[in-house]
Amino acid sequence: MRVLIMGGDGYLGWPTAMHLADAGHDVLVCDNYLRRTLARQLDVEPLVDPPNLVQRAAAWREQGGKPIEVAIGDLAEWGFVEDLFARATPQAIVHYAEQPSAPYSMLDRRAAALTLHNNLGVTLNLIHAVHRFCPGSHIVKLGTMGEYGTPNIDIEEGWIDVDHKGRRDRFLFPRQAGSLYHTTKIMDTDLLWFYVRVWNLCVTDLMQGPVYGVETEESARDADRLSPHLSYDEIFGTVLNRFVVQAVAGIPLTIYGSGGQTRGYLDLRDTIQCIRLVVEQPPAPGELRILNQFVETFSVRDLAQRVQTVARRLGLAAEVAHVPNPRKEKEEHYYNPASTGLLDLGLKPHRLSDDGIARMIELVRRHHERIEPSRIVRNVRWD
Ligand code: USQ
Repeated sequence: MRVLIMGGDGYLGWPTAMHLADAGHDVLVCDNYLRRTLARQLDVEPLVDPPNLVQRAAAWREQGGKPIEVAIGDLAEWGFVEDLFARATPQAIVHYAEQPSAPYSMLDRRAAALTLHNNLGVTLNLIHAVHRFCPGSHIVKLGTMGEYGTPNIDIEEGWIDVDHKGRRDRFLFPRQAGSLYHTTKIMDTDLLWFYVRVWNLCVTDLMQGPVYGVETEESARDADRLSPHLSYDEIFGTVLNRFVVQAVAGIPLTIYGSGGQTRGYLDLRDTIQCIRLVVEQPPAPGELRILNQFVETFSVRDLAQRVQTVARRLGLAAEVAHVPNPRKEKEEHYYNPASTGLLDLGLKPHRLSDDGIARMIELVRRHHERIEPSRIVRNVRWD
């Protein structure tokens, strides 16, 4: 299949590109380096900063990988999108091209506006480009489990049947996000659902939880040049990756508040597996398929304890600190989301293992001189 990956330079975009190319697809990646630019502006560069997309595509080719085509440009600009789609006419489009950080979206008005305009603008351009240049192609959109929030009822996969005053209908599952970033993902879902109804689009919206890890089978062929970036700062780092870096740096693991915040987590290798399965098995035209993309749930306390146990075995102190929560979120709550759709499509999940945590610790140790402690706590407060 001809697959376009929007946001192909990112933590998930580049590993997805290699994985799909390895499965035999013709892959084109596109990015405007927004995350790199924002990280540089805020002085929160990742632990390992990989080469740019053109250099990575060349390194992948040197390793014998099927060529990955690169286009650099801003998908929020219609002129660029028009040219790209007219030329590429993709059969599947994987949409990662969004400002991905909840704390960034809560920094100030400017960051909020950038998040809102970029995320919704790119989604709208994508929808119009598909309608105009490749109707019938499959949009694979990265949403987030955070769209649902933490309701006091079981979370379904996207939809819920409601009985009301003797009548019954199916609706999008109620959503209540905990940051502006997460709210833009809800708005994306609404946009997609509207255009699925009016233009018969074929869409999969993936409600993904926080991802951890850096290694994939493909990146292992040349870890220095093919691995994705590993962020550990408060803005772009996800919690498990942060805890591993904190353990290596000898900084107490920062549990926000009581640490009962529970989310559905997955290994980077499972993200790329899910995307391949979804791309290869599209839904019918006129269908908005929503799948919950995570493997297992943990509280932040559980994660800190898992990292602490393994780190101590490796001779690190790995203290844990309960710090005041900079976010507005429930710290103790019910959490029971469904996640059978991806298993039905063939997902073979990797569970979080002590070995996996140990491998991450060893990798971070090799780069420990690059850890900048001032990046770990930035105190971006929701209030
Ligand atoms: N947390 C801590 N200590 C830290 C960092 C985070 O206790 O040092 C807590 C947060 O308060 C939160 C949980 O850990 O309760 C997860 O935080 P996170 O930073 O790993 O994830 P989040 O901000 O929710 O966002 C990440 C990705 C985002 C994706 C989302 C999936 O950055 O792109 O959409 O995970 S989900 O969380 O399911 O919405």
